[in-house]
Amino acid sequence: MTDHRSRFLQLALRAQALRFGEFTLKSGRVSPYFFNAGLFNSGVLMADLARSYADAIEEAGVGFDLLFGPAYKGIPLATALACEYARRGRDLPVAFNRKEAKDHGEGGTLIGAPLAGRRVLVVDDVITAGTAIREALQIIGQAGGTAAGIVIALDRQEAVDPATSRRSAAQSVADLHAIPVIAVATLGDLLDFTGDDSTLAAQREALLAYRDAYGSEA
Ligand code: OMP
Repeated sequence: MTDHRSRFLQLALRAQALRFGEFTLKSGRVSPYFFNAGLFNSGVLMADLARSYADAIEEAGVGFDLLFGPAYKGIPLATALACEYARRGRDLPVAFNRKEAKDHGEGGTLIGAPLAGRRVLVVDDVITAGTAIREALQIIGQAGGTAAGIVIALDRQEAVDPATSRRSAAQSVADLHAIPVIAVATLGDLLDFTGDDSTLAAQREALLAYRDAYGSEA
């Protein structure tokens, strides 16, 4: 596992953004782990997280010229990532949406730099079934932008319908839109990570059983 992946997983455990237990997901599945990006809730945690995203993007080598953070969790992520890029010497435009359209003041649902004509990198927290990401791609298309890729902290590597196909939601989105989906870490990385730590052996067993039931082939 590359350095930034294990650094990210250690950070997520320290921030308790990554927890083991029993959690019901948006999909209704009961998962033995949950990633809550809202718990990167201090300046230092957010800056460390942004560094992990930037390292993963650099490793993937994707070309883009605007960061887009879908409401709500993507908003601070895209903003912190823009600050990290500024620290690395690149000033990137950043934009995000609001969930409710505003009918006064500046109006509309998009805030920040204009998306039209730009290659947009979507910055979000997690992909499970891909619903949140599909909505973000639609918003970008409607605003005249071109999706250049998606970066997330965690790819849960789950099949949408394991009975018919073991393709992951992230793979389906990547293929459909012909763009890369870059994850700082995946369920596979988390399994490697827990395999290296004997105190996490029970959690690893539960993760393996969950992957057997819902995991993608990747
Ligand atoms: P999809 O829209 O199904 O891809 O699920 C992504 C969303 O699920 C995230 O934006 C979260 O709202 C939520 N989620 C997490 O935040 N962390 C998890 O570990 C799992 C989920 C989830 O419900 O699947």
